[in-house]
Amino acid sequence: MAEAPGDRILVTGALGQIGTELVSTLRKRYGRDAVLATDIRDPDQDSNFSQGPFAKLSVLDGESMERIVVEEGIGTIFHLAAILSATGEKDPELCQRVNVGGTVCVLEAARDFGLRVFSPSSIAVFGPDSLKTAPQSSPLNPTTIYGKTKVTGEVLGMNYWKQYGVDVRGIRFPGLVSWKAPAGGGTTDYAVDIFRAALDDGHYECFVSEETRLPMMYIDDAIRATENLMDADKAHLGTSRVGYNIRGISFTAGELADAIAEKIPGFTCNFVPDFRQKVADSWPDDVDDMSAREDWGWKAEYDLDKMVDEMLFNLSKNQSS
Ligand code: NAD
Ligand code: AKB
Repeated sequence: MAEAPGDRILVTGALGQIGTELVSTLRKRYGRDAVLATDIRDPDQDSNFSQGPFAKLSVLDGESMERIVVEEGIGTIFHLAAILSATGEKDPELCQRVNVGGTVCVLEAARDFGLRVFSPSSIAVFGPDSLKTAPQSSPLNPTTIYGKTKVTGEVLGMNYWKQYGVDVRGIRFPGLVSWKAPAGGGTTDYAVDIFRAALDDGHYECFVSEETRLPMMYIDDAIRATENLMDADKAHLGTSRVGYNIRGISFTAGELADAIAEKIPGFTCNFVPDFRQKVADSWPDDVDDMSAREDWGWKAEYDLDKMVDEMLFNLSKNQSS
């Protein structure tokens, strides 16, 4: 393997739900200039992204990616650019092109320049034949196009590790709940949107049924898991290195609405399932994360109550400032 051109970090899809939080965490840890945020779109003028290095980059443009890697002295890529499940069901061709094509460009750059890669997977790799609590090792038969691209991403990552020694790591993130950036076209977005609606309107119309139970996680846990996995000793990572299950919280849409109503008296929610119900129904209720716990000591810190408190506190503070 070639020696990496430097030790700076490149984040693709940095303006999205995870990137918004990950870039500021990485900048706090390594310094503002050590982290180059990139995305296919421009950041808002008044966002945090205007205060650090940013480059416009499509993950499908492998030539520009490799030029940036060399010119900017990159050693690690956090590859977050993707099309999520709900958008993917509407535009399968785009989902396949960006998720598979973009991952190939990142892995090729990593192979050519000896880079480390974090490339997230998703609980969407599981399909309707999965157990309710999906084990780490189980058949991966997703029915959504997004889930299929995530399985392909894991297979590609494992191939580049085994064939070329590229240090690729990944986590099968559950649905993530956060307050800094809006969720980006996924099926689990209701668990984010409900909070803003509760504060703004006292009411939310939820696009999955009250009984829909999915694996979820508060963003702080997801960012900590990302850092922990990337910090882990290579020797401790087993066959799950490109797609570790990590458990956060498992709740139904109704339980989430009830937990919010306890904090915001008068809040109401009605449930009007749309096309995303079918996607949600194809995913497990929960995941088993024994491999992540054993290999790199994973443990979530947020339960439903703590997550609801954090979301309402931060969104209210944001609104009043
Ligand atoms: P997001 O949709 O919020 O952000 C994705 C970003 O990618 C956007 O800013 C978008 O502009 C950018 N993008 C789209 N096409 C691009 C292209 N061709 N080139 C460069 N950038 C492009 O997504 P997210 O929630 O931040 O997810 C990041 C990763 O984590 C994805 O791989 C996703 O599958 C995975 N993941 C997310 C969740 C979740 O709940 N957020 C759960 C499981 C897995
Ligand atoms: C989505 O709903 O598409 C994402 C995911 C679980 O991967 N949040």
